[in-house]
Amino acid sequence: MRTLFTTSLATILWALSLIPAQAVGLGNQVIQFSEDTIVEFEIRRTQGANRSIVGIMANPNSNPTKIPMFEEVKPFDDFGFAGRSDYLGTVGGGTIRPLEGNGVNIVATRNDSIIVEYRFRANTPYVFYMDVYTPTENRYINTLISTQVDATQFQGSLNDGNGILMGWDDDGEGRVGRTGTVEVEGPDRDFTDVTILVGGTEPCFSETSGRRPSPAVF
Ligand SMILES: [Ca+2]
Ligand SMILES: [Ca+2]
Ligand SMILES: [Ca+2]
Repeated sequence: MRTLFTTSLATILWALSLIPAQAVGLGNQVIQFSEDTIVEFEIRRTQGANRSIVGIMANPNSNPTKIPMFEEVKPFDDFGFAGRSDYLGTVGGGTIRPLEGNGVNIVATRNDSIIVEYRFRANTPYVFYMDVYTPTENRYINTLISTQVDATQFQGSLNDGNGILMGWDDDGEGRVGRTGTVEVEGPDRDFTDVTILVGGTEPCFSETSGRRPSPAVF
């Protein structure tokens, strides 16, 4: 098995751009790799009033298993900013933390960014998911799945040097007004409530097999 040690996701993405790969993409469908494949996920900020958890879901149709990667430990950095059009959660502000375990490893933690990696097993179906909680009661509302086009938007490619931006809309937000009242808004489809940069794909293979397999195709 071979893995990439990441000092910079941009470096990895640049290296990937040198691989004469088939088109590698992510989208609103179930994904499945033909080889064990390590993928990296970087989060920098969130922009939603709800509290969210984002992760990978294995076997979504037969035996759904949640593998959380990132959690907002609070809905955003501060409550009730006056005049804000959206609510910001950051790593440095104490909102976002990684959830290690179940195959998720932390690659890097900086004051403005967290990178984790996950090894996708060959021939296993996966989707991504977001659990949504209210900001005030911390009550579970809903689970959204990346096959829902209203929930998740994917932009970019894994082999153009820039990675894929996976953006989530949390389907409506309970904002806390200045007086402490909750102002519920419907879904705005901003796809920025949680955004994660996806990159660093590296199929796992035997170093002694003498050949490198084709890059995985989503
Ligand atoms: Ca938002
Ligand atoms: Ca939030
Ligand atoms: Ca939204």
